[in-house]
Parts: sequence; structure tokens; C-alpha cells
Amino acid sequence: MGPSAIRYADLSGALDAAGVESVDGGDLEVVRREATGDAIDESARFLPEIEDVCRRLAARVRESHDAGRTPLILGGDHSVSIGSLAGTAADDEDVGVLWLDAHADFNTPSTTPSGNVHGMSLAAALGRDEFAGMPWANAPGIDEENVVWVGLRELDPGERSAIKASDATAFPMSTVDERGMYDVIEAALAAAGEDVHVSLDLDFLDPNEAPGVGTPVQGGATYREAHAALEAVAKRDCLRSMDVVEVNPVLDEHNRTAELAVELAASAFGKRVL
Ligand SMILES: [Mn+2]
Repeated sequence: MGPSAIRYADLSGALDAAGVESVDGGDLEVVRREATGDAIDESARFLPEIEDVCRRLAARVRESHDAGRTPLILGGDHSVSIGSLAGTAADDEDVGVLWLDAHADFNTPSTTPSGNVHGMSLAAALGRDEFAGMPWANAPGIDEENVVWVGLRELDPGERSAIKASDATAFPMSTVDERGMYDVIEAALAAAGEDVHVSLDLDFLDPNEAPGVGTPVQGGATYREAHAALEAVAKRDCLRSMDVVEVNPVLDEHNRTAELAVELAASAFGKRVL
């Protein structure tokens, strides 16, 4: 339902207004949850179904790059990033990652408290731990030094140690408090490198701004901070592909989270006031 809500909020009109020629590639077929089997692996729930979707998504993302376009992937839950990163990294092995999220999504099947793959998608793309044995999930060539989180404020214990042991860089909200969003995002983009995949989980924002998300956490980015972050991406002209995920219309208030998702995507793609 997230992509429908985002389209309903006039994504294509907002991209037009930003001067971007867009083509809607439609939806990928996803098996309904009610139609999945009973045999659910509690350490990585619905992983076979996610693999199926992500393989097809990766192929579509590659086709989009081949056509000279910049893929914008709408979720759905954050596990779609496994497919978008695999597709973009196959096209550009030097791509870095800017992960805008309250959560690190850096669990693995052995550390996850919930079994939710949307809490593991970045670890999967980087081929960490058990994910090393799942080539379909790995985004080839991405250097952990070019992976950056901004907005973190809720980590699981296994993620905290994995982040500390990794070469990736984390800017939690406390750093945004100290240094300001503009400074933090400049540092984050410098670490991510010249070509960047931006993965925007709407829970990056404070729930007062974006209530329609599955796992809201207080203390997130304000409306202006979020725009400043994505305007900085556009200004740097580094965007190779982008996810906009975790919009949940069932939890939303009059579609305002989807409307915000549209505005922020338009900012990343270059919408300007002046
Ligand atoms: Mn996420």
C-alpha cells in the first residue's frame, strides 16, 4: 500500500515540477502475506519471498541504469533495499550508501530480536555473516568505508557491536544535535563518495512529522532537517539511485507521510525554491 499512497500523493507531478522526466515502472508482483506457507523461518521471516522480489527488483534497477535513468524504488518495507542495492552495485561498483533511518538495519539472522528482514537489509547487501552465503542478497563491490548512517536513535545490542567493528560511519541523532544537520550530511556525503545510493526510511523523521511508519521512534529529524539532507544530495549531484520506504498508509494521518515522502524525493532529485 505504501507505493500506492506515494503515487496518490502525486509523485510524478512533484518530479515534473522538479524538472525530472519520470517513467512509472509499475509494481513488482509480491505474494500476499496470507498466501505464504506456514513454514516461516523465525530468524529471517519471509526470506524466500523477499529473495524472489529482490532478484526481480535488482534486474529492473539494472535495466533502469542501462537506460540512463536514476531508479527511485518505492516500498514497502526496507527489505526492498537488498534488491535496489544489488542492482545499483552491479551497474556501479564504486557506489556508496547513505542510510537515512532511525534504525541501522544491520542485524543478521543470528543477532535479530524480531526476525524482520527489514531490520537486516543493509547487513544483507554488504554480505555480512550468514548473508555471505546468499549471493543474491549481496551488492558486489560496496566498500563499508563508503556506507554511512544518519539519524540513528534505536539500535539492538548486536547492531551496536557490529557497527563499532565495521568500517562504516554512524551519525546518530545526538551528533545531529551537536553539529547540525547540514554539517553532518556534508560529512556523511564526503564519506559515501562520488556516487551514492540514498535509502530513505520515513522513520528517519520524527513521528510528529511522519506518523505513518511501522516502527516510529521519538527524536527524529525535523521537516527542515530532512529537506536539508536531501537538498544536499541534489546539490552534490551524487544520486545514483534512491529508496523511499516504510510508508504505511494504515498508520498514517490523511496520507501526510506519503506526501512528505513525495516532497523529500523531489528534493533529492533537485527541486529548488529558487
Ligand atoms: Mn529501515
